[in-house]
Amino acid sequence: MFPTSKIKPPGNGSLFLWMLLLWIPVINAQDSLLNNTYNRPSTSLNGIWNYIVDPYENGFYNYRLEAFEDQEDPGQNAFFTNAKPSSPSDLIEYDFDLADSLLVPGDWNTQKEKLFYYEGSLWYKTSFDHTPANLSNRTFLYFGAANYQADVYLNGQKLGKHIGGFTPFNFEITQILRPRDNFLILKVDNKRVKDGVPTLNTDWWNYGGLTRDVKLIETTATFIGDYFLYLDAANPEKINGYVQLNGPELENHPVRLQIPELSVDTTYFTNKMGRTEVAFTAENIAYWSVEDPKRYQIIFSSREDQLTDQIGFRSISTREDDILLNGEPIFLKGISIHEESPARGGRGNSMEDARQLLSWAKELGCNFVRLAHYPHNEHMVRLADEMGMLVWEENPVYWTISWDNPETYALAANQLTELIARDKNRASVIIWSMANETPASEPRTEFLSKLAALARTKDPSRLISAALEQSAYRGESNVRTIQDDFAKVVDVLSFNQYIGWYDGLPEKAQNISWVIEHNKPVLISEFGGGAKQGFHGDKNTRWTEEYQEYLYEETLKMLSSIKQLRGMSPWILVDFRSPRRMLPKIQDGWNRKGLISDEGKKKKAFFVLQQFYNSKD
Ligand code: GCB
Repeated sequence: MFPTSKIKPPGNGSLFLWMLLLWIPVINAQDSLLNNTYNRPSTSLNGIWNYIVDPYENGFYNYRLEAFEDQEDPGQNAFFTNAKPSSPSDLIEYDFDLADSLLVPGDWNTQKEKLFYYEGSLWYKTSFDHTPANLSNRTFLYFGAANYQADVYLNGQKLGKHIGGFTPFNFEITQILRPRDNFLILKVDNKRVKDGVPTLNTDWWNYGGLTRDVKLIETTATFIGDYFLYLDAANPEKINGYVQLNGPELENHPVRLQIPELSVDTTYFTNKMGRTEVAFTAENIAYWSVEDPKRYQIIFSSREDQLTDQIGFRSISTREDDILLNGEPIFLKGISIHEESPARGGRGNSMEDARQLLSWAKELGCNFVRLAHYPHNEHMVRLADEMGMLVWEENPVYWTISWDNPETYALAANQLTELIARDKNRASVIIWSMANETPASEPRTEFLSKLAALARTKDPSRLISAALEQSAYRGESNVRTIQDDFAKVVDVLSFNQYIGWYDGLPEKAQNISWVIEHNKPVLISEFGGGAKQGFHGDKNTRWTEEYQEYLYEETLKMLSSIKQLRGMSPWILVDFRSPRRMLPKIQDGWNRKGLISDEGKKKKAFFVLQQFYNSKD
């Protein structure tokens, strides 16, 4: 299914070992063998790394375009060997240690002017010493994300390859690690690919590189690899889930689960796969909510390992047109957000970035954010959990994906699986979104339906949606509807609409009515228009703050007539970079639909939405 990479046979000629090592598959979501890296002992590898730009992939292929890593002897010019001349007559045409450097984590585009538009391969290198705290411990190398494809080598050996720019992955390095002078080398390639997820065409900046934290994680030999705890949909006093061990001592292994505040203290015994189902009842659970985002301290202990987490319990469901949080109807007062750093520009990745974005959303009166159009960093959902902000998370299936290609499906399924693996214990996350604005067709609906079924198997505790498109109702252009077979699959019927921007002027909204023939809650996942902060004029003059303000006023009136309306996430909180947006003096490479400028200044429409949300309680 996936391309694979090969590793050179070891010198000792052990055929069996070599056969085992021969196929290093692309890293698939391993159903998170190493969940909750937040609370595990770790050593950060963040910092200054050397890099080499390699548009021709000269460090990866020989001059016959054969991958060095596939050769019996890769030779010194394979960058992952980090070769150094052993005499002045040696010919080696690269040197990481003399090369320029980049900060990790961070996209390369906004760190170096010459890399601003770069799309291609770039090699990273760092060195580190590491002695595990205990001889029997295992060590993993963890990457929060690398956009888009990463080939990873430690001490000259290939660890594997990961595809997908927004989800975490890891490799066990216990056998390769040495106490001193480890060299870690990666090729990260952000070339857009037609059959990729996302595909060639998007409306955001294709930031390349190691955009999230890199760390070493140490575990005991057998450790608590993964777990899931969630409130039973039918019984609000019951918590379900599982614990999965990783390591040699899988069978009949005691795993103790403690939630001191709920007086829960139960020991489970794993099956031979190292897994145990968890189910228990607890009285007086304080449910996680927007007003009181209660999280409980959870302690898992196995023979050697102990792992803690902070988990909230809540239910989310729908009943006819309503969305119910803990059984009570809720209106989702939302805003869409791209993952860009308000402070620095470029890809956001820190807790400070998350705090600024979510604080603005709070100030706007939101109880809900749509994290568009790909999985954001883990700080966002951890902080949303703490702040009581509901979250929509999205798989980067955007616009024109190759619906017929099974490998493309596998890439989409893998990213969705990795996202669910990372965030399934976050109470704030209530919706998994399968896709954005995908053109309805049979293969597309089949593709998305398979993804939805996958999400439902992995996680019975959340709602499924996708940002769909609207169309004219029975040919009447002033009457709008949703005609899309995928609407039957989703729990929440979400769609984007741009009446007043791509579709007439703001006043057009006055003449539009809606016929929605689904008995489901409706969420307007996008509406909006562009405005350059500080540019003022007539309300029908494009790009003025007055135009955007008027568009919000008219749109909010129009949407309020939709009987099933239960939420919205207008487009968008902050202006964001996009190479599709090049109008000089106005856009200059930025999508200007933000309610806040890239310099952090609020536009007039911010206050229109704020007033609407504040009046909604
Ligand atoms: C959309 C897309 C979003 C774009 C936005 C726009 O419908 O979903 O990714 O950025 O429109 O600004 O045109």
